[in-house]
Parts: sequence; structure tokens; C-alpha cells
Amino acid sequence: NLTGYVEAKNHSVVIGGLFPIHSRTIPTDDPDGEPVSAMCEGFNFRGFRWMKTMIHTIKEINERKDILPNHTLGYQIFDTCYTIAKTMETALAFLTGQEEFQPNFRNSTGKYLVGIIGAGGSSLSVAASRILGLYYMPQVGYTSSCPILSDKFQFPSYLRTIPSDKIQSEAMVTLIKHFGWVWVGAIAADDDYGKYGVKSFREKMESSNLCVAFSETIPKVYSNEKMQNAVTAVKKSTARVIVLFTTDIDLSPFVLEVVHHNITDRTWIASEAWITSALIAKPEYFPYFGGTIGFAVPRTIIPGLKEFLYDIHPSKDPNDVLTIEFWQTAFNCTWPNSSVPYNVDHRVNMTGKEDRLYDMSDQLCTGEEKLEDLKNTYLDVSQLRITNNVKQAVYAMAYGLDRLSRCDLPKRENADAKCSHMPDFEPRELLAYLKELTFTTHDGRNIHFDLNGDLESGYYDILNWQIDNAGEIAFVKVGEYKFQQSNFELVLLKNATLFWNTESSGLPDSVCTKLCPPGTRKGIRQGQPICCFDCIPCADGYVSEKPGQRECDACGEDDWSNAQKSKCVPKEVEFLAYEEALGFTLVILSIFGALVVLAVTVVYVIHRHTPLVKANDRELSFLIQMSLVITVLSSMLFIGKPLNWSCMARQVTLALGFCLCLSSILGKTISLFFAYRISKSKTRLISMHPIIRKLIVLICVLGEIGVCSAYLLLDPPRMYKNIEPQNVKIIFECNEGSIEFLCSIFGFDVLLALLCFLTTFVARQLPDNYYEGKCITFAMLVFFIVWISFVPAYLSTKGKFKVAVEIFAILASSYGLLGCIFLPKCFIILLRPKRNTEETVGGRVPTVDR
Ligand code: TCR
Repeated sequence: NLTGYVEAKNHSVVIGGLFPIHSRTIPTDDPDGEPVSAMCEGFNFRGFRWMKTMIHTIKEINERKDILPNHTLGYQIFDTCYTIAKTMETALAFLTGQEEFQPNFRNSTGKYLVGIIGAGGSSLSVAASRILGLYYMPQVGYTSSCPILSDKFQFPSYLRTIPSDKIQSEAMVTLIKHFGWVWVGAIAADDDYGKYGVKSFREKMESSNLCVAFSETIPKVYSNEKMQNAVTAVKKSTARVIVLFTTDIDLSPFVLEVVHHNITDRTWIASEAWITSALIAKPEYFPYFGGTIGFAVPRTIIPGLKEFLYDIHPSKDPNDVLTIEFWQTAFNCTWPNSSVPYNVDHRVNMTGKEDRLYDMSDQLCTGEEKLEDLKNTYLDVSQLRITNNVKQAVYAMAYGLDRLSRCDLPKRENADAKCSHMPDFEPRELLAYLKELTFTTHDGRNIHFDLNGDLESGYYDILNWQIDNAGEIAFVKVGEYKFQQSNFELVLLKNATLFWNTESSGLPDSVCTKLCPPGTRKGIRQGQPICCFDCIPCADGYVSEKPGQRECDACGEDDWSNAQKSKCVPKEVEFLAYEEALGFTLVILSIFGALVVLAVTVVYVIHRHTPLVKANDRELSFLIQMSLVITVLSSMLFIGKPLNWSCMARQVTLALGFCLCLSSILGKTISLFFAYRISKSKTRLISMHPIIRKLIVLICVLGEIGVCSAYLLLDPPRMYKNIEPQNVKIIFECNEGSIEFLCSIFGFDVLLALLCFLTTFVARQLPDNYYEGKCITFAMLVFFIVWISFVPAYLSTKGKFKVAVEIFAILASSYGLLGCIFLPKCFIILLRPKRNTEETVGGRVPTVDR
């Protein structure tokens, strides 16, 4: 029960053809009965056109003088009904001779079948090719794009004029990358085309580090459960872009579900099999499928085809059941007296009921119906894409035969390529000529098969579904995807505007989680695809400047992260500045101290002849005052940005200042001490000669100067930029150079202070004629307390506060000395002038307590 067309008599050779003229077979009612060849239903206008194109092409070749001049081609075409079983049946029929199912290969009718065009979808071609391949019967496919058909071990005699889906899936991934989508769903038809297509798509996605959000199949026969799985996946997923790898026939029930569930706001990436399908591209589906973008094999214009297609009428041949069925289906009428049943349709639709696409009509066809009035896929020659593949497949076969007949041996060494006589040759001899065949098509394209029978180069059109002025869906070409062996190139036309079916009409974005903003990095979620992640803020000192960074980058030594962690900014520099409150206060304090000291000096100068001033060794007092000015003002060297010179100057000035001060005090106390020792034997107090006291001062100061010079020469303090990476700030500080020297210069000062303290302490029982002894003891105590408490305070602070603590200590000790030594005296000089007499000051009796 095979239907089709034969035109084989009087021809040298015959080419077989397999086309899906019907969409399915009718399920048999009686499974226990005798095995019968199934009946078909669901007339497929597109398949019918493909078949007509094959006939047209063969006619064209037979008319041409340049191809096969001495031979004519016949054809034998069967309907596969888009089912594997029917395809197998027809393949057997080809191999055995007309419809006799006994293997008597290529003989029974004396016709010479040389090769076969087709079998439509991949699953059919795979099935057919497994049998035809046994005999190396050449088979040129026009629409089976499944990647496994490239495997010459399994399918030795298969060639095709459509690119493998390996290329299409690569193209899809390139397109997805181009638009910046990373999270894409995939839906496949439940057949070789869909499954292998999605498999190769997934592989390509993975190797590009993109993620497939879900991968579902559309059932081929009604299964509500499976269909709902697919629909729920689409609804639930955050993926806005979905790849649909299926043929239009299998897709249509899914489209109905999408409409039923009102799923809009999705962008569909169409595989080549439905991108230009009239079945799906209906204006009523536009709200759901508008903006679809996908790939299509190149379009062409076939001269003469339109006329040939129109030249069809059932009255020409009463036995031409297909034409009668075409007529009946197209015009919705019944041809009188024909045996062709009218539009049987047993398809079970997705609601589980029988779905009648066409209503039964009692109306009889008149034969007067006008094809011109018909809007029908069969007659639509605006999108000749697969149709062109059919034409080229036939041409490939013809060119192969032509070469064979001319004995135009292929360049490649091949044992099968022999010079044989037409039509007496083995099919595998023709196969050898077909492999690596090159020819030019009517529209100037170059077709070249590689060793696997695939197209070596070519291109896809990139189409976008838009709505035209007439309210119809227009397939607008927006670019091309060119491939040549393993090189490819995606070109989007510059002036093409794309339509996107999104709320904003803008480019949809399809992500699992939004790109991480600057300042954060991607954190993997355990057990989830790489496209889903958490955004983790960068740590201090680390930044991510661009969105979507995987890692935060550490800032340079001199830099630190800003608050948002989006940028490295120069670290804040830290030092005790004059301008800031603390620095300013300290400056005021030190100037004030200096002024007070000067005031004391002025008082001393004015009252230089009074006993009190005289008795306390005027010169040493002046030296002390001078040194206090130095120490107090030296604190200003600690403020401001440290520089090499100021680092050197500050320690040395301070040490020298204190040295001068303390040695002068020592000059005074030492004479007290001697006075005390002497007074033990003698009754009268004697004082040391003033020159000796000054000598002591001189020696001490010179000694200190010596050590200081050595310090400065050998290992001086230097400015130092403290930029430890974990620091938020750059701290400008002084590196003290040699700690030994530092300790010795200040150790010397401490020694002097100790001596001062001891000398006055020992002499404390002495009637304090000079009144000064106790003051100095007290001053030294203050001095020690200040500097002893300085040490822990200094060690526990950081940065500029360290310096501030030091200045505090300097100021406090200087103020202490000033306060303890000079203020009581100024008090007497200025406010109690009566007590400033010879007796009270220089007498034997201590006066202070009184
Ligand atoms: N390859 C599909 C079938 C197919 C098709 C088409 C069917 C393709 N393109 C266009 C109808 C119309 C691509 C397969 O099964 O390999």
C-alpha cells in the first residue's frame, strides 16, 4: 500500500525519492489481524511541494544538454507518511523491486535504481539509511540534519545538502553569546532531530561557559503529563530565552499550550525546521512568538517551479490519488467518483480527543476551483529553502552520474571509482563519485561534499519574526552565519532592526542571577550551575571594578578600596598636620610655653639685681630658660609631614635642649651637693665657683653634641612611609635609625635628670638657703613621672597619635620644669617683693615654709 509516483520506463536510470506527503499513519484498529501496510493521513502540502520539485528538477535535467546528454533520468517516489515504519517499507521496496518484499536486489523489472533522494526528517533517514547502507546505495538527504548521519561507519552511503545541526547549534550559541544571554532553556522534539540537536547545543553551551536552564522534550504522541512538564519548565524558569529544536509538525501542539497558558515575554530561538513554517507563523500566535529569532537555510528562486506547481489538476489522471487528495484538501470538497477517502484524520490532539483539522464536507468538487485564489503552502514560492535543498540533492545525484558516465574520476584515490558503463554499474561506484563532488548551483552557490557527505561550506540566514503592515508575520533577514569547514562568522546586518517580544521592546536578558555589581564578586552556589551565584562584597583593600567579576583584585601598595569597593583610591595619608585641631592646639601650647618662658626671662632680667635672682646663679637660670624655649619649640618639629631633615632635627634638638636644661640644673644642684658635704664639717655654707658650674654644663652639652653628631652621621633618622597592605592609611612617620644612638642620647638626658634628683635629694636636709633644692627635686619627679608614663602611652598608640603623645610628654615635662623651678620664684619676685631680701634668700634659715 505504497503511494507515490513512478516515471521509469524508457529511462536509463532511475532515482528514488522519499517525501513526507502525509504527516502520519492511521493506527490500525485490529492489532491481531493480518499485517498490513498502514494507511496515511494528514496531507502535507510542504512535502508535496518538495516532491513536485524533485520531479521538476529531473525534467529540467533531462532537458539539459550539458548534463547526462545521452541518458535520461527516471524517478520513483514514495510517501513516507513521516513515520519510520513506512520509510522502512519503502526502503525495502526500493531494494527489492517494486513492492515485492523479497530481496532480489535491483533486478525484477530491469530498471536501474541508482540512488535515493531523501527521507525527510532525521529519524526517517537514519532508518532508511541503515538498510540502504547495507548495499552502499547512495542516499542524498535534503532535510535530515542530525549530526550522527555524518558518521560514515554507521551510514556509509549518506550524503546531504543541508548542514549538520552541529553547525546550527554552534550558530545558536554564537548568537546567544552575541546578545549576552547566559541562561537559556532548551526544548526538543522527541526524535533524533530534537534530541541530538539539543545534545550538541548543550555541549556547545557548556564549552562556552553558558548554562542550559532546563531541557525538556515535546512528546510526539499525546501525553498530557509530558506536555505539562515542558510547559511548567518554561513557566517556572527565569530563562527568558528558549531554544526550540523541533519540526513544525511536532511543535504545533506545544504552541497551542503556550497560547493556552498565556506564556508571553519569552524569546524563542527557532531551529531551522520551524523558523519559516506557515503552521507556526500565524498572526494569532504573534503575541507569544513574535520576535522569534532563528536560522534558515538559504532562500532561492527556482525558475519555472511556480508554473510547474500550478500545473496540477485532478482530472488529468484519475489514478493520481495524491493530486485528488491535494485538490480535496485544498478546496475542502470531495472529488466525484474517486476512491480517495476524504480527509480522514485520526490524530489525537493534546486534549486527548480526536482532533479534526478539516471538517467533513459533502460538497463535491467541480474542477473549476481556482488555484490562484488559494493561499496555500504548496503554492507559496516565497520561502524556497528546503525546496532548494531537494533540487540540489537531485542535481548532486545527476552530476555524480554525469561524472561517472564521462569517467571523470575523482581526484582522491578510491578503489570503488572505476570507469564503468552506464547503466551497468554498482551503486557504490556512484557513491565514490558523489563523495567530494563539487558543483555550482543555478544561483551560483558552490556545493562541495566532504568525505562525510556533509556540506563543506555555506551559510544560514538569521531571521527575526516581525509583523508587517498587512498584519502577517514577516521573516526579516537580520544577518547571516557563514561557515567554512570549522571556521565560522556571525554577521548581523547593520541596518537591521530586531523586534523583541519584551515589555520594553528591548533586548531581553536571560540570566539566572543578575550580574554582580562592581564591589562584589561571584560566589558559587553549591550544586548549582555556574550561571547562578551569589554576590559577595569584596574585603577591605580589595575591589572589583567591572560588573560580574569572579574575583576581587587587591589594591596596590599606595591604594585602598573605597567604601563601595568599586575602585582603588589613593590611601589617606596620615601625619599630625598643623591645620588639624590637635596639631594646632599643640602648636599653641608650645608657643604659649615659649612665651611664658620668655616672660620669666624678662622678669629675671628686670629683677636681675634682686637677691633671689642673684643667689640662684643668674647665668645658669638664663641657660635653663633658653633650653626650655628650645625644648618647647622643638615639639613643633614633630608636627607636619615628616621629612628627612625634620626627622633628624626633632630628636637631636630635643635631646640637646633637655641636655642643656638638665646639665644647667645639675650645675646648680651639684654645688648644693658639695655645699652639703662640706657643711657637715664646716659651719658656713660655701658655694662652688660659678666657672666650674658652667664648665659642667659645657662638658655635658659638648658630650651630647658629640653623640648626636655621631648619630646623625652614622645612622640618622629618616622619613618613612608606612604602607603595610592591611593599613587603610599611609602613615608618614620617622624611622629612628639606630635605636642604640637614640637610647644613648636620651639615656644621657635621663642620667643627668637622675643626677639632679639624687644630688638634691641627698642634700634635702640642708636648710634650703637657695630655696631651689626642693623645687628641683619636685621638678625632677614631675619629669620622671611624665616620661615614665610616656613609655606605655607611646607604645600603645599608632600613627599620628604616637607623635601627639610624644609632644604631650615634651610639653608636659617642659611645663613641669618651668612650673616647678621658675613660677614660685616669679611669684616671690613679682608679688612678694618683701621676701626677696638678702636674709630670706641667702640666710641660713629656710624661708620657704614660713
Ligand atoms: N532537519 C529536520 C527536519 C526538518 C524539516 C525542516 C522539516 C528540517 N528542516 C523544514 C520540515 C521543514 C531540519 C530533521 O529531522 O533532521
